Amino acid sequence: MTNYMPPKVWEFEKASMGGKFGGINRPTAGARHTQNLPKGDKPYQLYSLNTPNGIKVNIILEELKVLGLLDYDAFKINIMAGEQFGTGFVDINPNSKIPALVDYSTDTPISIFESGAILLYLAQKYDRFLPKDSAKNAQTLSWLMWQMGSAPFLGGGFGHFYAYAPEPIEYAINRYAMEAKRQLDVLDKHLTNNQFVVGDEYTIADMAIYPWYGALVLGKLYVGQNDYANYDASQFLSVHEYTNVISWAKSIQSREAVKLAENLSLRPIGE
Ligand SMILES: N[C@@H](CCC(=O)N[C@@H](CS)C(=O)NCC(=O)O)C(=O)O
Repeated sequence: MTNYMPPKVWEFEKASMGGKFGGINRPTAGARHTQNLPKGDKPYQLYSLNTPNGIKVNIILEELKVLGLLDYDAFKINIMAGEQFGTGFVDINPNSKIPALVDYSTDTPISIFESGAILLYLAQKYDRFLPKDSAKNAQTLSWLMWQMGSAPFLGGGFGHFYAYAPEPIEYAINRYAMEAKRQLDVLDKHLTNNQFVVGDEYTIADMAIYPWYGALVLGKLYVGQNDYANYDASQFLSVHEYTNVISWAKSIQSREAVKLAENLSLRPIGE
């Protein structure tokens, strides 16, 4: 049992944080310093990182690029250095989180943030990876929103407490490990008779789900070492149980655009 009792009023100044990401966030929003964003000459400017949320957008950009439909410049926002709190980035995403995209192919530039919104925006604009058939369209949107709603429990919940917290907290790890396994089972059961998330069609739902749940069952998420343990989420969560998710993830991983997306090179914004 912990000695901690929540005070009557929580105060940031008195709260101990620690852990890998403890120093980044504050309970306030907005820019913390002046920093303009560089811009290349391509129609789209991506400001991001190769994390699961970032890779979702890399995938659709690379898929559309492979089809010859668009081109883009990619810049790296170093979140550990606080670049998400610079004025230029906050102007395009007031939530200060990667990924963010600016579309300069329109009369007035359009900024978009939230990976799910970016996937939907590009899929609608190019009429690709979003089925027109009403039933399939509804399924694509359902699974896209499922991912957006579920992944914070996998990342901010399970991943955070299992790998990044300054100390292991049994209750938190148990609660989120159970939720992560429940989500994997939802996906595994759904994929029993489906090649992709929406039947036989590769859609933005696959692009959204793969960098989180696909990467997890392929052993690419939360593998490493912190101050108190070596950790490997694929072993801890017995991901070998989710055979349908594994086959699906392998097929998505083998796509040319996905390989490019996972290893996308992003230019520093400081140059
Ligand atoms: N719901 C958002 C989540 C984005 C997000 O959490 N991005 C993380 C990196 S994966 C980030 O920028 N963190 C920086 C911070 O919290 O300050 C999306 O899907 O775009």
